[in-house]
Amino acid sequence: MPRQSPLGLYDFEPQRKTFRDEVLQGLQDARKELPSKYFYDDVGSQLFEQICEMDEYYLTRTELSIMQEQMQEIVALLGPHCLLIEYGSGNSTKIRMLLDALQEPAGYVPIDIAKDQLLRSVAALSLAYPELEVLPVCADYTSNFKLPLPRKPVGQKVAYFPGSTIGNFDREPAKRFLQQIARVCKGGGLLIGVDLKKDFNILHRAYNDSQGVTAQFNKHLLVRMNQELDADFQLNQFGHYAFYNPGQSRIEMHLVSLKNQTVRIGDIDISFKLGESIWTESSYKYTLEEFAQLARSAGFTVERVWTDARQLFSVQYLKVV
Ligand code: AVJ
Repeated sequence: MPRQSPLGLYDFEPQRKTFRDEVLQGLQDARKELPSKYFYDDVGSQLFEQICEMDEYYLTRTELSIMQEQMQEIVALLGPHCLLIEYGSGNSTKIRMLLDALQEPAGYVPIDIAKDQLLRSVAALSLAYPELEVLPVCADYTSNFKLPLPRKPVGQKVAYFPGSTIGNFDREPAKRFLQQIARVCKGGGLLIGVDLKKDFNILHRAYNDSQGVTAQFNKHLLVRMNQELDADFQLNQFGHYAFYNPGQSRIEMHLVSLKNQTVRIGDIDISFKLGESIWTESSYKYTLEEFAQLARSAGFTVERVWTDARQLFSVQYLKVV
């Protein structure tokens, strides 16, 4: 049962206990790894927003311009009175473009793991769209939470999953997650942002920005462990390392130990060899054909694909079969 709070939040308390458990599990493995969802606490979400504004990070800018250019067609596909369900709503800026254009949406369900940011953006959104019924859900959106329904009748349920966050998932989990969306949005569809394969130099720059914001974002996981789990990571003894792995079609982001060292997390010791890494994120890149295949395997058909002139990024509308 979710906990109901005054602002109408459906709180599934996604971060209760699990950060500590997942950290200890991830760092005691032979291959050290941390789930990338833990980047997004308040500070981490702000760092991510900073990344989105950088020149090298072409993704956000390109996605927004595709959306802007194709909005008429998008609105026609989503139809009147749709229930918009956003997976990982963040600061909800992209959704405003949709809300401004859609015909009387039945409601908006933002789902996010970062509760404070979620509540802040819901408060702002409710002011800007007083007619809109907003039903915020605080949850790990890959978990099986119950979808709240608005009072108004719903045309079709449409999931919105922008930013190429689908790139964070390995193939099998990506398929399972898309299947879950297909179940939630029966009869409806999914509007999704998917980053495309391209010259690896462009990818490399996007994940190794000259101002070091991505490095700071990556190291924020160390800061969180220090603050929340009584750990003693020295931030200057780990390096940000992000590269494109062409065989696996993904950017891999790591934190690499710059010396042999032992770190304490609470009362547990974790030792690192010089050059040993913590794998903190994968960001898969697709060709249009590869993504269509994934979508089909999860119970969707690709109804429409829009890209920018340089084919850097795609926005796609998938229909539940
Ligand atoms: C929000 C997951 C899409 O993978 O590009 C940005 C996160 N990581 N820079 C991405 C991220 C490093 C981003 N996603």
